[in-house]
Amino acid sequence: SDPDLEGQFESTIARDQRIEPRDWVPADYRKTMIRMIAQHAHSEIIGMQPEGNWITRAPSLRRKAILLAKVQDEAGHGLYLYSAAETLGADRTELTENLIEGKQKYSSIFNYPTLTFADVGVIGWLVDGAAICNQVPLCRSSYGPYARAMIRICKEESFHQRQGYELLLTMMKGTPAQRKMVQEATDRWWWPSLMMFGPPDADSSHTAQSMAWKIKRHTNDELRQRFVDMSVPQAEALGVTLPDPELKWNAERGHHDFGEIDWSEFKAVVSGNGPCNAQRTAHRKKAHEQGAWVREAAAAYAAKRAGGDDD
Ligand code: FAQ
Repeated sequence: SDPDLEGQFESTIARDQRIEPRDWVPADYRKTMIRMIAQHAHSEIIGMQPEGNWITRAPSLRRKAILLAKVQDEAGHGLYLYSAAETLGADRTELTENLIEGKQKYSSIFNYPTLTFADVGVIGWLVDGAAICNQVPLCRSSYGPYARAMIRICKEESFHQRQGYELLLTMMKGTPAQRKMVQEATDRWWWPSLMMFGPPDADSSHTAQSMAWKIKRHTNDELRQRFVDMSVPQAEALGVTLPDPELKWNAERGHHDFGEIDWSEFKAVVSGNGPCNAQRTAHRKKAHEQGAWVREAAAAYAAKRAGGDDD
């Protein structure tokens, strides 16, 4: 390794400037960034499935149009992030293969089923809410293309969060059956949403190094606490109960205390044994195979253009 290049890298980080695609980076920085961006891209793409499940059954044209737009945004985020990974030398085809062969992770949250239309609202409120909480600080991440991608993605996530909350407010003004549906969806999604922030700091293998490289700006537990504090007044305004008897304000800490997360469930879901892991991956694999003709046609067209044909 070249001490000059390493010095330049370290001083860019120390001055809070961005690392750009042509800059020299340590091999582990590249590896970490590719892992994190790829996992994030895969999450967006797999994350289209739970809500996509409801597009054909949305209760009104308005709800269908909103949901279509949201799921389409997620595809956009995924493609945007795969492009960011390419700036680090990753190959997009390989990344997709890693996903469908189960070699690369995606967020645990997308391995839970969406049982009622209230789940669409709760995903917007809690899952997008957690995503924003985690991703706003990533707009200051040290890797330029990722940090810039996060700015646009966060703006769209805020719209997603609001559409979910608005959907829930509407349902809460409806019938007792609708209110019950919202409460049940909240009960099912609350704990998995807390797991989105990753393992506790003490068990997080990457946090220390990623904080030192300013890839991450806060630890998993810090962001999880921020999300809990943010969600409590939102649940009150909505009129639902968060399913945690230990959840209460701690004036001394200036934060809410909350109950222990079931980390054995988290481990099971992350290692492929969640309620929908097999289904999600199989669906993505099938879509990839069925899209082969599109990739072939696009490649044939590009080759023809490169050959100088003018049609
Ligand atoms: N699920 O050492 P750490 C969305 C893995 S939002 C699965 O703490 P790190 C929007 C981790 O990769 C969701 N795996 O790791 C949307 C590592 O694995 P490895 C996506 C998890 O990276 C909403 C190991 O455990 N957001 O898609 C999870 O420092 C609605 C050790 O963990 C992002 O990806 C988990 N929950 O911190 C779309 C944000 N947590 O490879 C559609 C960017 C951890 O060493 C609908 N990523 N692991 O075996 C991050 O901020 C970080 O990567 C963390 C994890 C915080 C997720």
